[in-house]
Amino acid sequence: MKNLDPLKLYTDMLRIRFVEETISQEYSKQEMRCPVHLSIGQEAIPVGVSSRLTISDQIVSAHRSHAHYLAKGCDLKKMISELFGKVDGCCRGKGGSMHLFDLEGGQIAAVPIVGSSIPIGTGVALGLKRQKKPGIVVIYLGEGATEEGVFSESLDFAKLQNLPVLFVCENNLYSVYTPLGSRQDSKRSIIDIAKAHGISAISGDGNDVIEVQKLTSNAIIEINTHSTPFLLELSTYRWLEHCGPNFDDHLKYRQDGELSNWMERCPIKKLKLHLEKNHLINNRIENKIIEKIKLEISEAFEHARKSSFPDPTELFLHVYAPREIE
Ligand SMILES: Cc1ncc(C[n+]2csc(CCOP(=O)(O)OP(=O)(O)O)c2C)c(N)n1
Ligand SMILES: [Mg+2]
Repeated sequence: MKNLDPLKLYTDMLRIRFVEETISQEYSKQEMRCPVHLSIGQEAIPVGVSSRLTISDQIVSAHRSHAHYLAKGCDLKKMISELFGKVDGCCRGKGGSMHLFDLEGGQIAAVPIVGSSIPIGTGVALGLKRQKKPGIVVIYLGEGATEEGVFSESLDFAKLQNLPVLFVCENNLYSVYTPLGSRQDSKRSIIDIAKAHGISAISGDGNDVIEVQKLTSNAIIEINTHSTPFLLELSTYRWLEHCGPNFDDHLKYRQDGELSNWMERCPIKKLKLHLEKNHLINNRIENKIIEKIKLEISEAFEHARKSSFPDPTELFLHVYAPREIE
């Protein structure tokens, strides 16, 4: 297990926050030409989950994947270069923000077609089981993705095949501009849908990294002890626009005061209070952490800027398209 130390959890969340804030600040320079879906405000879920994963465990993500990728320990330089469309990127510049892959780091895919992380991750788990390989697969999905039919189909298949899957539903209450209440009946429960397929499921506070860590621990014990999938539904909130670097509260699709209430419940602020209460942090320690993170981020951006664009001859390499179009 990687990081049981709360200061490490704090550092990991802060690192993700600063990476995404830097992307947000730098985006208008138009060097990053891919769309970006930032998850500022949602950092506790990937950090809490990944703190209980090992190198054999793999994750599959969707369009909002930066935090999942970084929390799993995948390479920051390769991520930023990918956003810049450069050859040093994790997809050699072809994928952009929504296709972050790092097989060594354990992010086996990030796929922006809503819902598709679910069957792909289920298939990866089937592969692990058939090849008798260790590890579990974490499938990240938004609550919007539970509205896709493939959610139920994959739950059923994963349960019938006793696959080592942890479904992690990040319920941030929105799919683009549409709130949950306009999309799902108030009695529709994601937990109950999992249970109806025979899968144990539990909900929790996705802005409390220590709670996420505990729930993940218990879920992994259940997966390994009973050879069964498990589902966590974690509540959280996206602060910025669905896609892009800006705040968008002026668009008024959120309730008045909703964003500021959730910003008060910032996962990083919450953990900092806990650290202060237990005398685990002071200004000196925090400044050192911040300095180190900022240096790493500026090096990653510098590396991306210096990296070359892929050679046009690479266009049909590493893709399913035929090498020659007739
Ligand atoms: C099949 C499909 N339908 C629609 C879209 C457009 N789209 C991209 S992200 C998104 C919202 C998904 O919401 P959710 O799963 O809750 O994730 P969140 O954006 O909140 O993290 C939509 C509708 C898409 N990419 N794929
Ligand atoms: Mg959502």
